[in-house]
Amino acid sequence: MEKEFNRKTKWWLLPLLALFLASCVNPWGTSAPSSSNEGSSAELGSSSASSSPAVATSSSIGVSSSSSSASAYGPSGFMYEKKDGDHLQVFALEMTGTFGDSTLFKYGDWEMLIDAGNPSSSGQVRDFLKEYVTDHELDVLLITHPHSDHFGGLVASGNRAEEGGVLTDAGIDKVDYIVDSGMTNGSQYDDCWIHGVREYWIAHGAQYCTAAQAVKDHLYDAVWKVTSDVSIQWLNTGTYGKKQSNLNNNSVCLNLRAGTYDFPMVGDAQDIEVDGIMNTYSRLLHPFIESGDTVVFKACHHGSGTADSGNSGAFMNYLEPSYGWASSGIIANNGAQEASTPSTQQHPYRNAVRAIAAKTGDENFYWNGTNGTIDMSLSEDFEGFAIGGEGRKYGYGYNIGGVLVSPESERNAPLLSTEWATTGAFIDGGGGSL
Ligand SMILES: [Ca+2]
Ligand SMILES: [Zn+2]
Ligand SMILES: [Zn+2]
Repeated sequence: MEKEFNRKTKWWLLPLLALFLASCVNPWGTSAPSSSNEGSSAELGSSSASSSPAVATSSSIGVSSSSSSASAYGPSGFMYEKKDGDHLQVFALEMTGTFGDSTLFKYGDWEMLIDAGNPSSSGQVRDFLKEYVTDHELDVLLITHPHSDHFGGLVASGNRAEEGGVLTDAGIDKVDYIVDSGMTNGSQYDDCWIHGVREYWIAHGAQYCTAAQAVKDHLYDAVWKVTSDVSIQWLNTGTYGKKQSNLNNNSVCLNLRAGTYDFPMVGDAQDIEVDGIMNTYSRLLHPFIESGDTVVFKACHHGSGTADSGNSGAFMNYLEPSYGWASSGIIANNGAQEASTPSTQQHPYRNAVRAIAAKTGDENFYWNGTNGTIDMSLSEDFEGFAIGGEGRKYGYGYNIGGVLVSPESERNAPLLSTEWATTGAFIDGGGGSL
């Protein structure tokens, strides 16, 4: 497969290289599709875009090596050169507001931010990026889909979207790759993201592609290699570029693999996309998870348990997760949520958590609502895994019988052993879509 691809690549390389030399134009500089093209499949095959990997030595990115990346968009070689002591860290950032999702993957000085939570979470996203992106270069920025609890946190009280938003606030001066769903969703999203933060960083050198472009011609091997041990595989759910009635089903889905650990990240995917993944990537024929791997799974759509949720028994049988977490803020009215006052907007849902925990065990499922930011880390040899929380620091807490539950008491507690789960706020999802 790899050989076959390389041969094909080299066949393409000759005329494209000639074209490049003749025009003396840096193709990366012109390859970022303009915002008016998102979602359009017509421009996916444009020669300027597909010529990019053939001459990617002109890219400023990382270590140039032989063709180890299969995707036509993205890096041609390894994105990063490992240094002694580098090990994978994954942070599910504490969220405020309803729903909310933001995850930072960090391997040495390589970082990927997936989503940025609600507008109310922008402060903690900024502080977090400032603390962890110490080389001031964010390697990959992914906005999974156009809902404000995923992109809203990009803009804080500081720099406006047109000035790079919270990334600028966090001291970041370079973004290497930007990926999104290619969707539009009204002025709020378009102004903040498409014509705001995204446009700013593209103008400052970021290479942009949609999910449809990331998987184009590479259904089973749309892989961006970070190092020989760490990689991103973009998963084609069949919905990219095709607006779904619920934009959750336009979420960009990927698997981050580190050693023998897999982190499938599917945004707010619901049943349509999850079915697409299971139908396309048979565990037997076209696996993105090798058998024997350890799967660490972020629950679909904040741990929704509605009838159209992706957190189904079938998906759990497919993934066989060993660890799991859900991302959402604790919803608060008048300062603090009373745990005995359930809200249908409060995720995760009990039935979804039960379905996932049936695989992981109750002791291996976490929630950033009670834990605060969840820290996950692999040892340098990718053999050891640790998970725990930092304790709630932002937003509201929650009460039991009018008494605030201390963040410290539940800092490292699995969700099902928290007071939240055992005192009444934890409800089952019904039919319909929330
Ligand atoms: Ca970096
Ligand atoms: Zn969401
Ligand atoms: Zn959503």
